[in-house]
Amino acid sequence: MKTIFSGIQPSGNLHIGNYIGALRQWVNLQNSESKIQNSELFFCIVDLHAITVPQDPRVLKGKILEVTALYIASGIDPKKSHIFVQSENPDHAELAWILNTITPFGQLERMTQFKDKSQKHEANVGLFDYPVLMASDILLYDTDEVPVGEDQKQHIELTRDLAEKFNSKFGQTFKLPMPMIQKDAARIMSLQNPASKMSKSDKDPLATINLLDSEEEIREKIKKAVTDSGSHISKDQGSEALSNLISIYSAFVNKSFEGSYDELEGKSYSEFKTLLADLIVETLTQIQKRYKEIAGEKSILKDILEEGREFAKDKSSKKLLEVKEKVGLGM
Ligand code: AQP
Repeated sequence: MKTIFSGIQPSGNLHIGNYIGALRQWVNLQNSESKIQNSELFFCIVDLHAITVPQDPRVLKGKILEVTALYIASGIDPKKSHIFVQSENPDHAELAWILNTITPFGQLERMTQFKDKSQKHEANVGLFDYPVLMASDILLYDTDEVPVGEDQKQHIELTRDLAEKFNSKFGQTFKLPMPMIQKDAARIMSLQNPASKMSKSDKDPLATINLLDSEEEIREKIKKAVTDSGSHISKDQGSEALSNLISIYSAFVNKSFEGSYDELEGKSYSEFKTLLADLIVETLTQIQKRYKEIAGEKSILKDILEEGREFAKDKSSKKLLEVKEKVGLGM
């Protein structure tokens, strides 16, 4: 039995970075893994992670169902994958507390996401502890593989370290998960600043393309995306900004980065941008069509989340009991 676990924070508008780095991979995995017997896929909406930076409570609640609908609209099939909300299963927070007690302070201080986010927001203990909660999400389910964008690699490494440490201290308990990061387009950058990751919290609306953006917005954002002083695509030039756009192209056209570069060589930037915008519009229009069908069906979405929670809780509570026994907790 192979277990796959991943999640997205309902901390804003899902963007094409989330789609390329995570969602699209999950759907491909789901559709290939379901042909292989006995694999279990968990796709969580990690709301406890989301509150490590300030959230408006009413917006957050709405985003949880929006993200659920976007999972389904992107191709996650609740009959093949278990979708649930992190805070609906208290085992995640409880295991995180136990793992905190074996986590070296210095290791958390080295996490680049914490360093970045604590510059943008007032640092709180939850933000510092974010990777331990993520380790607990993953380890509760005996996860084999975690499909994520490249920005999460360091957190999976910490997860493996904590699993090894717990196992050597208390006896074999946790599986060591592997990060699953695609070779190309693993980190999509801002359309306005190729040095920073495309991110939900970016204040510049031109920096991200959101999954629910209109066709007009998508075309406008691609048109205004920064490139460089050149005018035609050439392998000799290759700025970071242009490489980022070609990465996005390669993901949407489902080709390697190199293959896409070869195909696009010689095209003018404006010709390329039109092609890229067409591709993104085509994919997002399909997702948005399915989203419109499901987003209003709140009771169906809640039933899907409840089924997912029950399934997840059944598995996680056994693991948590085993952990508590080993650590010597309880009566
Ligand atoms: N730019 C990206 N390129 C590739 N993959 C990405 N992911 C996120 N951004 C990119 C992947 O999406 C999954 C969920 O990530 P998240 O919920 O942590 O979302 P986020 O957009 O990464 O959040 P931010 O923007 O960093 O934080 P906030 O919400 O504070 O703005 C992960 O698998 C991630 O790798």
